[in-house]
Amino acid sequence: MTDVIRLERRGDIALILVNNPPVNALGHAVRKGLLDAFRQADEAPEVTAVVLVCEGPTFMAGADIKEFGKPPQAPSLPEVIEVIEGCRKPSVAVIHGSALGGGLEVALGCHYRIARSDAKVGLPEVKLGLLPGAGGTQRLPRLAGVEKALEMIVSGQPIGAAEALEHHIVDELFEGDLIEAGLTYARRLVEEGRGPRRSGEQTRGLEGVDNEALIRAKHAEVAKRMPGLFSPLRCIAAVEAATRLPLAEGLKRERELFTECLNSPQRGALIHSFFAERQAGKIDDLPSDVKLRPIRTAAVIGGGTMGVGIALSFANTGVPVKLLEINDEALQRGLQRARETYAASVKRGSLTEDAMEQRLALIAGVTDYGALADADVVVEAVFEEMGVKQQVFEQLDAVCKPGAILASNTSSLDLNAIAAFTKRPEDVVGLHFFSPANVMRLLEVVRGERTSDEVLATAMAIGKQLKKVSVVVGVCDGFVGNRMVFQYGREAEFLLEEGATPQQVDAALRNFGMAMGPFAMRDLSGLDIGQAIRKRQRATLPAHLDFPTVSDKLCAAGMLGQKTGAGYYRYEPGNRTPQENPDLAPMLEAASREKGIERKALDEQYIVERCIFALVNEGAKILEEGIAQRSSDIDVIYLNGYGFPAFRGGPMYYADSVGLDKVLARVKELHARCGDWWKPAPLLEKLAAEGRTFTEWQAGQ
Ligand code: 3H9
Repeated sequence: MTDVIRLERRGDIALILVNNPPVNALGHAVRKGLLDAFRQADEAPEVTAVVLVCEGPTFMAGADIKEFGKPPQAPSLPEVIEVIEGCRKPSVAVIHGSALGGGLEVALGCHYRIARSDAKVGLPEVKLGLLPGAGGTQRLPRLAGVEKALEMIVSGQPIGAAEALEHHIVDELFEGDLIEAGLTYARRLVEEGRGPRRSGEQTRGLEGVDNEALIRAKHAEVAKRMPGLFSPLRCIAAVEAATRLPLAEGLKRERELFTECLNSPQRGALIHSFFAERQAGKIDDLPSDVKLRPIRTAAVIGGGTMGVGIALSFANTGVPVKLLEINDEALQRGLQRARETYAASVKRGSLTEDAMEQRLALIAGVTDYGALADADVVVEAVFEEMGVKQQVFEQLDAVCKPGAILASNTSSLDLNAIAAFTKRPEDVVGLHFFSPANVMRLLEVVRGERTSDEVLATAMAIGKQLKKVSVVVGVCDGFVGNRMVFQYGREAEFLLEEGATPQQVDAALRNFGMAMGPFAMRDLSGLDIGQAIRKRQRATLPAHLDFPTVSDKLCAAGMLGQKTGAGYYRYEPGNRTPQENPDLAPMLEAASREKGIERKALDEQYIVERCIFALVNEGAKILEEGIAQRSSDIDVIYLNGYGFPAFRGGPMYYADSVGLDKVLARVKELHARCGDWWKPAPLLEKLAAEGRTFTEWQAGQ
């Protein structure tokens, strides 16, 4: 046996224990240990049944993701599972925590499965650009039916134990001790004379339904909802093989399709995204024993869309929150907005009436700063104007208890200046939520010059509590996300002056994989926001920098986006589908004419490079300035806050995969032609010259 696998005997039952923290991933040692343990149990004449239990907080969470892309080491997981399934003694997998990916596939290789009632099972490989490659696509449909298998494999979403029982994925639920439950079940099997029952030999799930129709419908759904993704179509093809081929041939087909996914660049990008997200939670220079402040109560200042969204985020996770507005009328509007947001969820069926009332009861409206005296954290979400922030923070400083965290939701103002309005700048931190704050996963945690370690670490813990993906950023105009998106949006607008239409630019970037085109996005957030930023930048940035003018023309005509019924597009009342705005064409012509530009057709690759490389060049500057800790943090921000396609790994990973020399060549060309916005980032020049990537730089500096 290896360190990670123990084989023990409990009477005539063989107990196999897996202990490979943190999540019992199926790395080489686990695979080898399982193979040996099952073989030994199979061959021991006195053993009547086998029980498989995992130690620690979870059953196996799948193959060891770190091994993908490295030379394979025998035994492979399919080989191990073949031995498990072939065992001549009945075996029971005892599931707690999560049985995911290869973990569920091992459980499906066992002859029986029992699950603790709070456990989850799933095949999330698709989220990593893969498909279940150790029999999951063949065994799951045989047990659960093609419809359920397709749903689980193509979405990658795990299901709870009760649902797994309903769909014959597990045989029984239990509470309490894992080993005890496993041994009891195994003894019952022996007493009742029930021998091995191999999932691969089951047929119930494949019979009695029109599997072809189910497969056709899934194809249509994937084409509509997951365009550009490589692995979902292969997931369907693998399940289809289960409906047409005997097990051995189906497994072979699954293996071929798995290998195609493994070799696809999307797999590398999606696995990068997985680890990047986990890495983002780690702050390199923070002592590991830093103390966290307890957060039991919160307060939010400002009952606008943002403030209410933040208050809802606290209430959603059970934290009582006070919502402060300047007068009763504004407060009632804010509370009404909170109620309406929950009511919409109830209508959609994602929240019950009871849960809505419980959550609303956690939100208390107040108009007096004195009411915030006991809050552990206060988040300010008032108007983006330094004078207004000053008033708020001076009052907070006067009323909040010592040790309270004073957070600003500013998206672009200087957090150090805000902290200086208080006598406790070490307690001030930025919590930059993205709108709608109760929905969007991203949280930029802004570390001010004087923010204490304790406050920073607690701010990250608050993010975790609110189920956000939190990323630490430094202070600068726009922090990471908005500072970069400004470059992206500006270049998109310059394309309009060169001859493109918003439809062409949006379509090119959507085809690249962005969730939304830049102009549809601007119409959604409101054109006045960008106008205010440009006004500030025109006043502070070097005078020779050129600014695009189409957006200013739209603002001057009162076309501020969806909220006014027109912007880059036109909107019918009550309908958010963008239509062509007939007033725009003359504005585009005028903008080009004023700059002496002859309008011409632009190709899609040019449009994409112009926008995406603007992000990359700025990202490189941000990295070098230390505003982001690592290039993967920038990727996490773009994947979770800006609709960047996960299958491209984020802008910095994408640039690495294109090759920084190629990116730099394009940036230089644009610099020569379009001016100093395109000044190459020194870090990009350095890495391109050295033949290195952003990812390597983050690792080695
Ligand atoms: C597969 O199985 C392919 C097979 O079909 C075919 C093979 C032939 N490997 O998320 P957390 C690490 S593909 C290696 O913060 P939580 C993670 O990086 C796999 N490491 O905890 C982190 O490390 P660190 C299909 C892994 O409690 C630590 O564990 N399976 C793996 O919030 C804690 O993770 C999946 O896609 C892994 N498989 O969530 C499941 N999983 O501390 C992926 C985790 O150094 N995993 N780590 O930062 C998850 O969804 C979550 O980690 C889980 C726990 C729900 C399990």
